[in-house]
Amino acid sequence: MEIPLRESDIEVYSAIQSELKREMNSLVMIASENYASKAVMEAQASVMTNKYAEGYPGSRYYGGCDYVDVVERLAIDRARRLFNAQYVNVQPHSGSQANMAVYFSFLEPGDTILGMELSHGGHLTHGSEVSFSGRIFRSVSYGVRPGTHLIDYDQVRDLAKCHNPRMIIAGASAYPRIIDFYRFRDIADQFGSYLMVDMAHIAGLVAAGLHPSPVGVADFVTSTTHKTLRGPRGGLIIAEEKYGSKIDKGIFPGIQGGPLMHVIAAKAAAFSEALQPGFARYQEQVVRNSKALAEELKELGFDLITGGTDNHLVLIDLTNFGLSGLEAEQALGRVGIVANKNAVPFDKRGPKVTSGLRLGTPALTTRGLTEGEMRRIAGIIKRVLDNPHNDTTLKSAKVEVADICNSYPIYSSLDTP
Ligand code: DSN
Repeated sequence: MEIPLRESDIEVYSAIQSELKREMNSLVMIASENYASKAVMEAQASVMTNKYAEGYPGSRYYGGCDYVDVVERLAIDRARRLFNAQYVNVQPHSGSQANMAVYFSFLEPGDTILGMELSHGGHLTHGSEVSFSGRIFRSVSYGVRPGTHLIDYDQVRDLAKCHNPRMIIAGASAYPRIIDFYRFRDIADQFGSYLMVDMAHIAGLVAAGLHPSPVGVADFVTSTTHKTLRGPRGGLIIAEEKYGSKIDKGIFPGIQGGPLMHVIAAKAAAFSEALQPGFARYQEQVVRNSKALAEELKELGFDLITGGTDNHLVLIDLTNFGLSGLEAEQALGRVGIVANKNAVPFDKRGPKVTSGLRLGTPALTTRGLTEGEMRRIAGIIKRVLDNPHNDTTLKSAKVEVADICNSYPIYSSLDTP
């Protein structure tokens, strides 16, 4: 029982050490990733992983739940304060499970849902045919306008009028602008639809008041806890109190069994961090960095979807650049910049190739990088994408990336859990 991992399982230990080095020695620009604090990881690596706790605090199907009750109550209470929410469920294992629980609690199979088209920046679970959401429900999708690439709210209204959806879903994975939740609310009210907002990407910005909050506007708000919110991987549901007992049952026993109490402990720790004044300052820097990155990329001649950003991410349109999203992702990967290919609206390439590159600033901002470094990184990106096979360019870019990583260390030792 007491043998450390490095002695009991060198293969797993080595993979974890290698991942730690990778995270320390590369520039993580995947918009949905971040670095959790050591405190959050300590909570997640705790004995709470041992405990079964089906049910909810004070009403479990197992004995011995005194202390897991403490952390779940702390997580709920802190999330309520963070988002000014009436009801919070912290048990969803992921954002997908949070969305699934809301759908299964308030919809019947075959009901119509109206969500954002995946290739226009939406999410798989908002009705894509390859996800449960598009297979169980009748899915209709809205998108962005061809010229501006901004959400086409008129189309949302027209589709709602035509299809009378039981639920409208707002929220996106690759949309760089503010989403007008009140317009969605108006449309939902006109057609008697529920409104669900999946704020996974922007939850940290919402908590800091840098994006209008969907809480109190939408019937249901779902989120992950690990993106801009900077907690452990997991999900969250917020709603009015009146929906609480249905959602509780929707999660357990509806779609999940035992909650991951070690993850819930880590969520509680992360929410406490997010309630500190420094968290709002961090989020402000995330947005400042994203804007600086966008401005410099534009200066360097890149086309950006919507022409810029209001939030934590930038979507480069490579349609006229001469490289696919996949080629761009691979070229940057060779110098230690980790980003992901992403469809752009009306993309002619398939999802495994794409014509876009999504870049985010949450993880770099956690490392302490500011606007100057964003402009420097934009320059490196430009040089690499202009010369993706030139060894001299790649070599010097790699040295620059290493220099930035060394100047802004993340996690001070390899002993991190
Ligand atoms: N896959 C996540 C993202 O990268 O945006 C969303 O769940």
